[in-house]
Amino acid sequence: MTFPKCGTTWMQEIVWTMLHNPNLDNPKEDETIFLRSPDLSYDMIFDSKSLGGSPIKPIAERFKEIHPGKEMDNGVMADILEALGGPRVIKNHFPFPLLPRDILDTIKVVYVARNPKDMTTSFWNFYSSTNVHEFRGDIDSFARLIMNDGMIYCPYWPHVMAAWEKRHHPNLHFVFYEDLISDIMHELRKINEFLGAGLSEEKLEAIKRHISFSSMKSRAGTLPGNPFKKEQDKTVFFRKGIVGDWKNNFSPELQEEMDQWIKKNLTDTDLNLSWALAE
Ligand code: PPS
Repeated sequence: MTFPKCGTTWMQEIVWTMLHNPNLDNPKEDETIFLRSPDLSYDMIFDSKSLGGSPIKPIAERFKEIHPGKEMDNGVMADILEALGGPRVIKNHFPFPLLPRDILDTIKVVYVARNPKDMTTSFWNFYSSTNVHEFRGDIDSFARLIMNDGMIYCPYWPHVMAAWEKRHHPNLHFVFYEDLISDIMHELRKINEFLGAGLSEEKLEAIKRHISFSSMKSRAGTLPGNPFKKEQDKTVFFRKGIVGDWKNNFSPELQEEMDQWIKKNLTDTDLNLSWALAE
């Protein structure tokens, strides 16, 4: 569970690998992540008309396998998730208030949060460079849409805070993208424990290499039917994978505006994001 561009795909690969590919020998490992870990929120954003009347190819094909002849107009993801072998690894951008209230009684949730400035940078780049979204404005106008709750999946703060408030629940694991970057082994150990995967240190080391940015990026290049590629050689899901790229993209005015937005929204909360502000 994440707000978009906060490390969803990375965490999907980590969790799927721990649960379904601990020896790195599962022949499905090169199958698109869209099928190994389907997106619960997919049907909401992918109106089939914007994709030429059909969901993306691998998803449409899987749906046809499960339900030959059935129309896709009412969405496809619930059926695809239903047919998935367990333990199911489900991607989801919906916040807790839009999900069943008792969800943590029955499933484990990993929530990934990220510096909202890097999220905005990543989101803007993504929306500006895909066939599907084709955002045409500059980063300032995109950031203002986020800050004014005008972008999909907004409002941002209630999304993060709903998870942050539940962070002590035994079925919720809350992690920052920045912590994954700064000490991935430490975070992999915690996720291993949270999932009850019982993997040895040696296996975690191998998984660490498998889920590195360069490794995931090189495998993504071979995935079939990726609708997000504008150009064949551009894999927009794996752009830079670093902390602090906002500094290369934000004007001083936008930095100040976002810092104020962060401070204002965290007043009277116990979430401290002082590390996310400009020095
Ligand atoms: S989405 O579309 O919401 O599911 O996107 P999401 O996967 O959440 O976020 C994409 C950003 O995550 C980066 N990424 C990684 N960083 C480090 N290591 C690994 N393995 C990794 N995989 C994906 C990806 O590059 C996007 O961030 P930016 O800043 O754009 O590079």
